[in-house]
Amino acid sequence: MSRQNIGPDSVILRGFVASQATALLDLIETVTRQSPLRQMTTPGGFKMKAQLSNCGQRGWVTDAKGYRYQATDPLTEQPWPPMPDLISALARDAAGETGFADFSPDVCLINCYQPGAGMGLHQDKDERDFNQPIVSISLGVPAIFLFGGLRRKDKPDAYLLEHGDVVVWGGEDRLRFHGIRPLKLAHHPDTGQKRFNLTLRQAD
Ligand code: MD3
Ligand code: FE
Repeated sequence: MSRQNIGPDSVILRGFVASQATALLDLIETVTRQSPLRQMTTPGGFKMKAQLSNCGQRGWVTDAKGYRYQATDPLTEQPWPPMPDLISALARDAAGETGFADFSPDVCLINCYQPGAGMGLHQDKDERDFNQPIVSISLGVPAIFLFGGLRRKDKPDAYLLEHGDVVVWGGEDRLRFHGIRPLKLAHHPDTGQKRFNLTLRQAD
């Protein structure tokens, strides 16, 4: 495991979940059998390129009415699958490593990127308490993460996120613009052409 500071309050923990990666992919499989990955539509009417699902007490959704967290999956009209203990424990440990004690995520967003899929620069502002950090886990094909500033026009820095990497963002970096470059065609033995990202948040 190696550590790279990418902002005053943000750290990449490279390989932090490398030894749990296959267990995490099995859990993603279990969750997405119950709440399938799907492309959602933004309030502006665009279809997101990444497919997504959630587990935990609530899930992040977007549709014509806006962005929000909600307790039921709009596709199944059932509660989201529970958050597996391994995922919440790893997120808590990663946050603890970075100086954020007592992080207890209630939401795990699962993003799935196919070749060519990316995520444009945006801020995460749908959570109640911006003092809580965000933890993300990357699995499968590598992607370039773009880390901008507090204004959309600030030029982003680019970091490669690979299978088993974890990033913790908090404090003064919490509202920085960020995105994912369109995924390059590549192959990973555990995921094929796909990249999965688990984003853990305390939304409530
Ligand atoms: C940086 N996901 O779901 S990691 C998202 O890899 C999202 O799927 C990307 O951005 C992905 O919203 C990036 C997660 C992430 C989340 C929140 C952040 C990075 C962040 C907040 C501030 C800075
Ligand atoms: Fe985001």
